[in-house]
Amino acid sequence: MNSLQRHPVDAHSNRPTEFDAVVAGAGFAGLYMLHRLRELGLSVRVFEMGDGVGGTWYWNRYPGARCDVESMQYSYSWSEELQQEWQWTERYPAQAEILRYINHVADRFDLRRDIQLETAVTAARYDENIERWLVETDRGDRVSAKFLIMATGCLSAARVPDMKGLEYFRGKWYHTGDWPHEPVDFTGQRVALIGTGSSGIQAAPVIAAQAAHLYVFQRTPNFTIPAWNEPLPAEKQKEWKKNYAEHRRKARDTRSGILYEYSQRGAFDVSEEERQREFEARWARGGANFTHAFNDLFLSKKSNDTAAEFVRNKIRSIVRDPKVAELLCPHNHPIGTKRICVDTDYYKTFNRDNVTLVDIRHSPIEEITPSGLCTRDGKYELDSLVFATGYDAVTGSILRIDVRGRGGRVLAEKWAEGPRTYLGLMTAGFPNFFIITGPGSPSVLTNVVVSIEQHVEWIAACLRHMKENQEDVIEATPHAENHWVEHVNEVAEKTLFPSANSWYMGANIPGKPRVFLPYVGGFNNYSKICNEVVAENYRGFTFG
Ligand code: NA7
Repeated sequence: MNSLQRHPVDAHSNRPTEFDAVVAGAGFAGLYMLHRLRELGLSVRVFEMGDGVGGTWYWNRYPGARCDVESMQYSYSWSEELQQEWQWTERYPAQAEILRYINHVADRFDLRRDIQLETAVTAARYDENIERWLVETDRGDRVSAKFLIMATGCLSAARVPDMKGLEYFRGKWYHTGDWPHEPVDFTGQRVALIGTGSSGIQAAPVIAAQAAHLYVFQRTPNFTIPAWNEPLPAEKQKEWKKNYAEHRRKARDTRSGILYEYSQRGAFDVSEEERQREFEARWARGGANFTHAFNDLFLSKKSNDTAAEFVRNKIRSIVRDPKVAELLCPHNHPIGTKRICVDTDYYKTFNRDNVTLVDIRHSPIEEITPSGLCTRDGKYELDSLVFATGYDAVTGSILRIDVRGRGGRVLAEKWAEGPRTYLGLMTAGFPNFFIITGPGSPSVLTNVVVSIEQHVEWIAACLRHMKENQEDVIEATPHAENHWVEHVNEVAEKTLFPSANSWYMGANIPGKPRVFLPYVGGFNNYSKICNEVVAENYRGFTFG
């Protein structure tokens, strides 16, 4: 029997309307979830907003878009054949290459036939009588499913800040997280780049090389470490692939799910000279490995200051104009407490004659005008605006769906004071509703592919358990959830993370509750807890 015969169909579209599981999103999380659900023999519909698979990597096509985790690690580990046969070309993968990889996976595992593209889930309501989720989409689909799984991504709800006058701007404007599919040519143009997080820092050097003039509007300077990106020789890959499974196993046993050189020493366990040597060596090797130079950089402000000052001195040595260099030096957050950036030639870009750094901390943007923008102290004539202003991270892509659980309870209301989950996987009162890399799980603090795999495998094992035990409904208990939320906060408070106004804290969205969103206790510790929960007969969950 094919799925059309097995399931009721929509009379209009002739599409099935009842599934075992609905998955929202077809990025790294949604694709792997689909694969595992199929292995369980479940019928699945994946709804994806984009007209292609890839999630974040489908949308983020801005100039310079590149992953800050190295290629050999930022990929699926669940198929030995896949990891052996895929060839990466660079140390850090560019967006286009990751998107090719994801498309390859979709084809290789025949995933596309269960994915409905250009369709966003808009609402989902749990019907307690039939114990099913009723799911609606912006394409008019009305389907039901026993399980609803959010694979909506942590950095998917792009955010253009409210800026007076934007609708009257005569030029073109873009958001890095929603970039056009055709190349954007800035040749001869005066371009404004607003925002200096990872996206802005990656885009600036590439736009500067093309535009007549680039104005970088900086509210908060960020720390960035050079990527020293380079081609990845076939020989090096071959070497790595000999022990791929072992590398993956070791990575899963780390705090971030990434193989870095984790130090066993505190910054003050060594002399000043040795500390500088260590920072220097790590700067020379590049990437986020820098922040692991000492094991207390996220715990002790004094230790952190040594790393921060090292980077500030690098900025001062690279950027020729001392005033510009000082403006680029971050002083208002410990290094690493906002996501560390990994760049190619960012600081050097400010030595170009066609690049101007504009401080909008002291002279904020007041309005966009038809021909540019005005800050409190200046007027800029512009042809294009690029917003690199980030995302409503972690919760944004879930809460833009009208999710209602038991008794019609609205998820957005339940989470009004900040997200509440058990293990970042489920939330009490919302049975059979799973979140992949949800708030309260390590997610964005890790190699997110590793976190995705761990969650997908946990959910798949849970559904298998339910099938074997003829259970229809799983739900987190409020008690377990309260404990978990407390634990997530407690762990975060022991670190320097909450001291930064970061998107980890929801601080970039006006009105968003100030809560530390990811679990900072470490991927290795977290996955151990998840396994213990299962071993203790799904401690903190009830079945029905
Ligand atoms: P981020 O890291 O959230 O950066 C956004 C940037 O935009 C940041 O510099 C913000 O300054 C700035 N911003 C945000 N709103 C405004 C307004 N209204 N005016 C001026 N400047 C503003 O987003 P990214 O896309 O760069 O990176 C997100 C993640 O993707 C990254 O961490 C990687 O994991 C991949 P602020 O710091 O808030 O003062």
